[in-house]
Amino acid sequence: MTRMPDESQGNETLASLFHRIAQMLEVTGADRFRVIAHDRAARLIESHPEDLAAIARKHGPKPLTAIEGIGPKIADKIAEFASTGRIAEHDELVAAVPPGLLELFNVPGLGPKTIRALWQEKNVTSIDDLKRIIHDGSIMDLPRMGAKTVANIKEAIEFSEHAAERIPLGIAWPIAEAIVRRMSKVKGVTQAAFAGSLRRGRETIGDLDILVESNDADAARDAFTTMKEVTKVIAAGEAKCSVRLEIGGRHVQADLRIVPPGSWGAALLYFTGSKEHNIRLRERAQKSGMTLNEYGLYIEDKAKSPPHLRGVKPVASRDEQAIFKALGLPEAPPELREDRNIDEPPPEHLIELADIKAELHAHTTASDGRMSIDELAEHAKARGFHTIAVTDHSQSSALAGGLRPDALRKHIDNVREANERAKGITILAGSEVDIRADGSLDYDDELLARLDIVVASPHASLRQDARTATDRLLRAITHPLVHIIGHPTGRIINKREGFHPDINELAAAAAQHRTALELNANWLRLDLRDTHLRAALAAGKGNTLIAIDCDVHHPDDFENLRFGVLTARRAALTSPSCVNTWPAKKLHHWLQSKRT
Ligand code: DGT
Ligand code: CA
Ligand code: CA
Ligand code: ZN
Repeated sequence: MTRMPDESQGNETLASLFHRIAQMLEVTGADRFRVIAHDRAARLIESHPEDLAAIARKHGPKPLTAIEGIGPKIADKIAEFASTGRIAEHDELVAAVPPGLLELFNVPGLGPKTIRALWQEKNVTSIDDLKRIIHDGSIMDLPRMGAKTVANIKEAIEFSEHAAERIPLGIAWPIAEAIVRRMSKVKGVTQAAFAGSLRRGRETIGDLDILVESNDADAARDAFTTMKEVTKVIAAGEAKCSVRLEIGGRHVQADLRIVPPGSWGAALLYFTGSKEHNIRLRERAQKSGMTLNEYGLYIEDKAKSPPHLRGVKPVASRDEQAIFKALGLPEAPPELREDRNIDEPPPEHLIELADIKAELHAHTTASDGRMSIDELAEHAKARGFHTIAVTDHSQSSALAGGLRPDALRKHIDNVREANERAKGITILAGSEVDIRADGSLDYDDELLARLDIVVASPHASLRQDARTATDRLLRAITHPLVHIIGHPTGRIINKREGFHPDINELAAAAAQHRTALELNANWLRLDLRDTHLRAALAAGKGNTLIAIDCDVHHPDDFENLRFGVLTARRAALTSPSCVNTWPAKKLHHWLQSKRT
């Protein structure tokens, strides 16, 4: 099962190995702390911007222990993987655990204790075995197994068999917005919002979490469970219900929580998560002699039952801000509520949607876009932008209608004429020029120098190993005529992994050469992704330039800007580091500085 180390695998293989070790330790009844350590390592590795196996191969396990959450034992295993392509502990566990047993972890709600009992006591080693003992009723022999639990397991198996992959941000967002709009009109509802990973702006979403404040829970529940997209009501309790929706052929689970007036802030805080963030807040509350739950922040009175059930008045509960304040903490925007230090204030000038004043990556009918130059400029102007760059594809992107050099020359003239006609916006003549497999550009320098702006992007040969890809991108970054590196890794969410370049090296070179790295706002790309962007900002030591662009092909594509900004906020990007926020004069001056 373990594959040989391969740079292009990045950290994903390694993370899934650790995740599987944690699961197997859990079913074999291993020590709880070992399970947690491996699970935590898996999450850290997956979100770490650098290729950890590559570091271990070069420098051994030692430097890995500098990463918070990676101890010497985990570091040794990463080094073991780096040199042998295997982790012996993993192989030993695989030999001890029936392979089908791990499938059971994909059934929502089925915990390791139950899985272990199913295995040890009923000899269940696969989902089929589990279905069989449900069917013949022998599952009821297990302790704490009632008819209701069995019905839930049955339901969950069905769901896991139809469960799709995580839903991209851009699909989930409008669905959630529509539900919130509908729920806010329901009788008794005083506030409605979506929470969970969607509110935090994660690139993919497991399920939707909708929150309403209402004194009429029945009305809210009825409205939610009878929405026309609902294909199944999974649970409908007093304060919580879950449904499955089908929208455009996609299956999505949505949870609704109904909270009484007064506890809105506490509930929103709790259900926005992340789990890690919640845990940190709760620990902080405890240290200050308080207790925090989804109903409010209360003075700890050591009573047995939770304070909200006893009518105790909370210290804070109405809004999130008041709770952060009462805890003595800076208010963290949802995008920064991941595994982050809660004492660290969010940066000043954290980027916002309204800061963006220019789109620097757009296609017209000259290549594969749907708008003429004038139409594109009109849409950009309507959004309050001072600058729009026309960057059609270059010749190698033949399928995307890339322009041959003469066609580009003609196109430049057309853009310049349109710019003469345009009022209130500057239209720049540019190109999205292919970075070829060897890092050379798709037009010669004489032609590139005529353009106001050059976005250089990789479009083909996207399976290159990390070193080759890094060198390829470095060549474009250091090219004196290039302003922006478009979608640097070429990944497509859920479809194509793209490169795993050495982001530190790229960012250091980009900062030095005043080349911006793009955060492509198309929700299928979001490239650079949040973790790469965070690493790039650190590596550029305050000089990193980022371009957040919609890669506009169609008027609707401008709407994707919010997803780019959400992703950027997750990396704590500030507006001065984003070229799209600069005033026209400053932006044009930077572009011009690469033309003299
Ligand atoms: P997802 O749906 O996988 O994309 O991720 P989330 O973050 O939306 O997770 P979800 O839907 O399971 O739960 C929504 C929020 O509720 C989560 O971010 C934090 C809170 N929450 C849920 N379960 C727990 C828990 O066991 N402990 C704590 N502290 N918080 C939880
Ligand atoms: Ca969720
Ligand atoms: Ca949920
Ligand atoms: Zn492109």
